[in-house]
Amino acid sequence: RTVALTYGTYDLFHIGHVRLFERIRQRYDRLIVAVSTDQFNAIKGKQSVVPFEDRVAMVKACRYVDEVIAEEAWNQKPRDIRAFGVDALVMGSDWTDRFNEFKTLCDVVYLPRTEGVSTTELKADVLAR
Ligand code: C2G
Repeated sequence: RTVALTYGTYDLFHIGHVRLFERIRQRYDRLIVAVSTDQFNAIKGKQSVVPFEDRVAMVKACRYVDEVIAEEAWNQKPRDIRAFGVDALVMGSDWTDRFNEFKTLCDVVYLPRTEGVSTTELKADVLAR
């Protein structure tokens, strides 16, 4: 059984996130998702609309997700990869090449993003109504 791990904020959980999880589960037996805490979002320079607990609950409710952990720091990835026996770190293509340093620990895979949807676009659409 192969294990994949991915990281993100998942604010205003949308179809782009769901499609990514779906694509990952088409390739791997098990998907662990690390959700950025509100504190880590501040470090990332992101202010999420939906609080951490709710972002976790929505990701957990997704059929493609097997386990959810917290993402609290940039440097936790190697620890997570080892702790969960991860075979592949998988991210959407906006992160292409950004995590290649972890190729010494596991496969690093970048999958195409879902075009036409993003948290930023959703916010703009709501404001424009
Ligand atoms: N994504 C996607 N298609 C979209 C939007 C997002 O495939 N239309 C993917 C992104 O590529 C990412 C994941 O969904 O892999 C989560 O996106 P964000 O919530 O924006 O996460 P981000 O802020 O990029 O955090 O340590 C890594 C960071 O925590 C990643």
